[in-house]
Amino acid sequence: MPEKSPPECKAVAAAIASAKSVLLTTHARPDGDALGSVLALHLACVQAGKTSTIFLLDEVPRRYQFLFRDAPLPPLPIDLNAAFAQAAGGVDRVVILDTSSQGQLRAIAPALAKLREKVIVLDHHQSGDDLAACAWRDASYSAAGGMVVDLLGELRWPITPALAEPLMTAIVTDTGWLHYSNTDARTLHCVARLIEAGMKPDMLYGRLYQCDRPQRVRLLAAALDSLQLHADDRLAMLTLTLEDFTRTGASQDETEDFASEPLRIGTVELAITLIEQGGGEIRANLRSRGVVDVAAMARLFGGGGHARAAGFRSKESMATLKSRLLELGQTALAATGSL
Ligand SMILES: [Mn+2]
Repeated sequence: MPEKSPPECKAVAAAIASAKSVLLTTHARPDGDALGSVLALHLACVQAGKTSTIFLLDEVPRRYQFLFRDAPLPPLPIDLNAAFAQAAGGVDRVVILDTSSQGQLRAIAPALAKLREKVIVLDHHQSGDDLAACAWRDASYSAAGGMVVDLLGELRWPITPALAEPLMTAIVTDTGWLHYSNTDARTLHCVARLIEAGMKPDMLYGRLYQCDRPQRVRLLAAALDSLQLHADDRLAMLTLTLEDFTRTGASQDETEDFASEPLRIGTVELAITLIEQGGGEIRANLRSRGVVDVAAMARLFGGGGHARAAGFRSKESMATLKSRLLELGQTALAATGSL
């Protein structure tokens, strides 16, 4: 069981408890933690008799659509900022989960800037911006979902089976199904509580990781085929072009977890995955075994994340990005002394 809640958790709990209506949102290109946390808090607020609305900045990736079978989302509005401003105007509180980074909320930034007093932030990332008068930020949590579990405890709201599934999704996707270095005793206590609440880990694993389309597996094959190794096999680079997507029929939202694949190679310390997005943009996903701080690397390009998993988007060409990241990566590895 969690120790005494920190004052920030109590403040967030009090703010949510006193609201009659809430609007919940999270970062662009939401992952399992973002979606699971938002959905669980939404269902909990509804159970508590509040009016709750989920507002997403991007579509739910295919892998997570099953979570929303009983909470269907409306189509994305064309003008996200206008729609968000209107929705936020009609509620007591806006809750942002799993980010406090302006860069990850760019589509609604103008509206958000006027709402500071209304906004509540709940986030487990190291870096972030000052978006809210009421914020609970704690990078010692492995997932925002773990913070939601403790928030529910503070609110004395029950974890029903309907909440356990999205909360487990949140925790397992941010911990690599409990194998990343952020998996700690508190994470496992959370998981134990979710299993007690009716969560079936084998069923969820099957739903999340054994329901791929053939197109995704073919795209993964293309990504692995692109593997290049540098710096005595300590730096790995994967690249996917738009042509790879066309040829395999896979979609952009099916690339999740590709970035960790090179870490299967025992010597790889730093893995860089570059994915062409269309519109002249490239998404870079950086993974580290631990010696290189990839969040620091991502910040050089306006991105962010965690020390071992970070990313950014860039308008630079594939060739330029590759050579810049290769040089930075080699320098970072050299600084660790074993190159
Ligand atoms: Mn997260």
